[in-house]
Amino acid sequence: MSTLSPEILSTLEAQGIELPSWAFGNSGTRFRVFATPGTPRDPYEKIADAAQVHRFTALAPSVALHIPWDKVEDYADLRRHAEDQGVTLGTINSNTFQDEDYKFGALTHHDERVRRKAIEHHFECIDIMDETGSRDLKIWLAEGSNYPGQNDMRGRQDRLQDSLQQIYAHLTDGQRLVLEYKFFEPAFYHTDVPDWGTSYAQVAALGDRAVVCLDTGHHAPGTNIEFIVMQLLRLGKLGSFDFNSRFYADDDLIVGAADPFQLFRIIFEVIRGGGLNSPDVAFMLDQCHNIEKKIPGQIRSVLNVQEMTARALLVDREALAVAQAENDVLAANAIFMDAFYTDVRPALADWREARGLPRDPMAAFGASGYQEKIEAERVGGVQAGWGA
Ligand code: PSV
Ligand code: MN
Ligand code: MN
Repeated sequence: MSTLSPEILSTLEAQGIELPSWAFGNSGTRFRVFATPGTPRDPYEKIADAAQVHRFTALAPSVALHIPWDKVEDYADLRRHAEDQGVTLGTINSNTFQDEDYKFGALTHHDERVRRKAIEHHFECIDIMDETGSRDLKIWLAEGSNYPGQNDMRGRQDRLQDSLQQIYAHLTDGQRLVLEYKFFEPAFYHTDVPDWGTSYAQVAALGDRAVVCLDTGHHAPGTNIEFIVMQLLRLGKLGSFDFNSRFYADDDLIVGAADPFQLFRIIFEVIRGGGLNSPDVAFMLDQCHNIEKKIPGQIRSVLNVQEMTARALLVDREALAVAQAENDVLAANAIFMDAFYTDVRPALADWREARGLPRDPMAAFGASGYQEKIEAERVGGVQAGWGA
């Protein structure tokens, strides 16, 4: 007996989670980047690997690119390659954190030459979006300062707004600017876009097509992230998620690995706020697989999101509303927890099988021989990496 109603299953069927191209490259910490056999050597191979995740799960129809990591000669050709593999190209991520010129800032820099260079990098990203058919330009800024007194924080905020206005004005119809926040790192004293409030203030001043990206790993420990989800949805400004999980800082581990209950609570608020399967909210992963194999790491991740979505859809919201109206604290909490504790894995396996998908996508990928094939074929050349 399935625990999932036809209505829940049709909601799940519409779910799509965008994969980051960089999850397929090598990554690591400041101590060591370990090479993984079979790692892609170029953006074409990253997309081919991402397509495997979609093939085994039907959950990951698009791939986000990072410029210049995924720079190619011909983006129309890359787009065709993606479509041939059964996926599309999604969000374009800019990069203003790996150039010597940006040591003291990019979009906030007081040197007009540096700031112009950073703005023009975003213009180039928008040109790429025109070719890839991407809707979203995602901006994460590594800008800030390390010591009190080092910078004029107010001046930087004003220059940031001016830079973003120029970039926003460059977008073509239907494209969006998505501003991601992060509370610290690489700057350790102040960060120019540290929190949802700053991101909101900056994008609200731009217009309707500027929205906030919430990366689940970018908050201080103990932050009630689902509250932020609720508030941004309420304000109509939640543009996208970067999903991952963390134990300490910006760990970029597999979503749902560190705290499945937090993921459940976040998705519950997404459902409550009308953000599930809404075209306004993009669901993406932002993860790095430092020691585990990358394709199965991504398969595990999208399955975790699907599982927690199914559980959150099981919350009896009518009963919950009654318990809340009656101030029945324990009944309300019990309704919530009942859904969280429901094991939906057998029902999801049955449903996958009924749709012609593998019951167990992890095992099916393992048995497919794809991993062995890329390990044998992709010798020589330079493996792609986070930042390489
Ligand atoms: C750095 O913290 C980061 O993980 C941000 O979350 C971005 O989304 C990502 O890198 C790619 O630029
Ligand atoms: Mn992110
Ligand atoms: Mn991050």
